[in-house]
Amino acid sequence: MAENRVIMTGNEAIALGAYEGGVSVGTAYPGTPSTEILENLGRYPEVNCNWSANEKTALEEAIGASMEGARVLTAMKHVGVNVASDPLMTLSYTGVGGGLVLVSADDPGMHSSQNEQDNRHYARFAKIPLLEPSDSEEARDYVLYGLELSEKFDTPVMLRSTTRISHSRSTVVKGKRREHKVEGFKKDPAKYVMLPGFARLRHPIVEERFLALQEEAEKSPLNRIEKGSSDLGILCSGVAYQYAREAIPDATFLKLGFSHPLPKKLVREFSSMVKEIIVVEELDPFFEEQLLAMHLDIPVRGKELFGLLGELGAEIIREKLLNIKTEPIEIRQGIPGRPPVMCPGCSHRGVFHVLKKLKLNVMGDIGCYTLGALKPLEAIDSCICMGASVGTALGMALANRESAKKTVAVIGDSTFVHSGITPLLDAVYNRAPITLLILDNGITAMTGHQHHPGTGSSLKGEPAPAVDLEKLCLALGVGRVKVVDAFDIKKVRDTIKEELEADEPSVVITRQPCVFMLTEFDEPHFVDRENCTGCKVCIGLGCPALSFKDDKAIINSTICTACGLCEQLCRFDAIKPASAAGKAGEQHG
Ligand SMILES: Cc1ncc(C[n+]2csc(CCOP(=O)(O)OP(=O)(O)O)c2C)c(N)n1
Repeated sequence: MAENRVIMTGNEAIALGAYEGGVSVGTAYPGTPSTEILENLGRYPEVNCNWSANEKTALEEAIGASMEGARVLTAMKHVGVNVASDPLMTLSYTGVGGGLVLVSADDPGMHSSQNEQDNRHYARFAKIPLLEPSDSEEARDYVLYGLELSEKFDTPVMLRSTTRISHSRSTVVKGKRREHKVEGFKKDPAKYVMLPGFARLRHPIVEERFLALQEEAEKSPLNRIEKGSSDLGILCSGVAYQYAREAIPDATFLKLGFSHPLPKKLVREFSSMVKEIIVVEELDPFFEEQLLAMHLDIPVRGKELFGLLGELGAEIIREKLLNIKTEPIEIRQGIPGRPPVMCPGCSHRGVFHVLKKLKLNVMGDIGCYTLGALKPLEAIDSCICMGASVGTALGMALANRESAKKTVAVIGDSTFVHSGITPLLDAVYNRAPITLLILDNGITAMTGHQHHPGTGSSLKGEPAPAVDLEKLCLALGVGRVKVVDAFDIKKVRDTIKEELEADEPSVVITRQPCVFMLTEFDEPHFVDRENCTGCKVCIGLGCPALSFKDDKAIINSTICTACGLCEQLCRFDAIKPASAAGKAGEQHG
């Protein structure tokens, strides 16, 4: 047994659970903290995995695979479930064929997200079971349990992870794969064709299933009372269990792993064993409100102590419950702040320099390029959700056609494929003169270089058809589509100015690969100190390779990728390739 014990992250363990559970199809759209689930699942040859264009298509593909009888896992970050929520709500009615587990990886604390919504509400909203592992071993086990539960109760199952579970490592004892036979699609219109007449008949089934699931949760081994002192009862799930156990080890615990539907009888039994219940949960009072609605005989508290924001931790629980303050460990002492910046050689940088100089309203989107909102570029005026750049620019034009002359929408290639195509179609339909910049760096860079339908490669690294973005835009009815070199500042500027004047929708594709896709670079650039006037125009690019010393710019040649942007901006001929300046090999910075 011992040789099968390995240390793995929660995400690796979720993938392992899917593999061991006989999953043969995996779908996902990348998004932190969920991305590594599909990346790991894709390493098993038995599992057919590929990136989907977005989370809605990922879930729909999972539904189809399940209808065919396969066991299937689909994974997404919390906001991805918003995108997938349309099929999810009706999937609850149809139920499944093969077991279907949807992993929602939430991000309390917003380590890398635009909000910290609590996706436990989705399980309640869709009336489906919710599983919340507290470590990697449980993550694997709960996937196996979820696949069985899904088939037993004819329901999709949501497994909710959070950043700390997905990205922390703990031990897992590896098991064997149990093959699951794919039986083939069995026609059943009353189950799968959700016309009102059939859907009306499915709704009571959902409600009955909910009650049956509640009974199942009552006796599930995933929910357990851990007896300790009767003075204090702590109810918790997920990573909050780890924090609470560490902070107050001698309390009595109700640890919920199968946390929705709430096992109310078990909660009552728990309440009879303790004098007070403290609900330890991150974000919303999901359990607390349900407990309060049960009118238990003992006090129930939670959010009045811990609040609604961000992550918890053992030290917070200790402080709020026991009044024991932990002195913060100053790990940051002496370490300079490192705000996120675009990488040296990033193909997005020059475009934002131009947008800033043109003083445009920039409807932004989500990707590495969102960093264009920060100093020193400060050239993005909105960021809502993936794809919103195009729709918001269109909305502005609908409110005031003239605004389109000073507004652009900016979107990355992966985000355009995810959810930029349909609003562009709306722009064409409305004859709105918006200007859309597609910053095509050939990859989903922000989440760590995942492929998408435009990159020419599959998740498993095999060649795949690549959508031609120019032809796609033309096919959508955009009359003006131009492609420019993202590093050619003058061309980018002139093209944007020209397209802003056009009285119809236009698309400018700025193209250069993400710098991390390159393995070779031209020789680094160098600042000729005699010519440099210290005007700092180059510094305004925010390139980490450029800094300022003794009133002059200097270039760190170890990280300069020779993109040439700073050379183009320098009006004093002070920046050039090192050899042109006779300084080959010289290091700076
Ligand atoms: C609905 C949703 N799904 C996933 C994400 C995570 N995410 C943020 S940006 C992004 C894609 C970025 O790729 P691209 O648009 O090509 O820009 P790049 O980072 O390459 O510049 C992803 C997957 C998210 N924020 N929202």
